[in-house]
Amino acid sequence: MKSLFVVPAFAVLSATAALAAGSHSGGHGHDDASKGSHMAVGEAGKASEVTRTIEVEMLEAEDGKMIFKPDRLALKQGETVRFSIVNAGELEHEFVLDNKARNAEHKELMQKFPEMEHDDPNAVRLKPGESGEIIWTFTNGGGFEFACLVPGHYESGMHGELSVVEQPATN
Ligand SMILES: [Cu+2]
Repeated sequence: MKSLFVVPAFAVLSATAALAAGSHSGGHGHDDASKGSHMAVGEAGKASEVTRTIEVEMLEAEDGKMIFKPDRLALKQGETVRFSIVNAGELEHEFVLDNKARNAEHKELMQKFPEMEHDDPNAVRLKPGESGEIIWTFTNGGGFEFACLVPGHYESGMHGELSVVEQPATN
């Protein structure tokens, strides 16, 4: 009799474990807090402050390109956004939020150390079919970038523009 209930309970448990794993990467935000707060693009945000969710797909297109959908995002300074990211492709991809110069630096590093794992609040790496999220507060206006820094992917088209419109400091 009881065993009938064990299965659903286990299913709930594994779902909880998946959630915990998801928030674990967010937890690393605290380890990286000093680093994060110095990033021009902003800082790790709080789930309670999210005002909108933006869905982003990562995939390989039929013409051999690798793309983000959409590849252009407009945001407002001060906004906290949940990026809900899905790897709809057949290769591993990542979503790294930063400015162009730092992404370029990081990309070079990845070419030297392709196995390099990111454990940063501004990045998520996903296997085919996986999904993940980043909660981010855009503290500064300006032009930024989201990119996949897996060797060769940026060159195949995996980068997108992110423009953050400066808001006057009035309430
Ligand atoms: Cu990629």
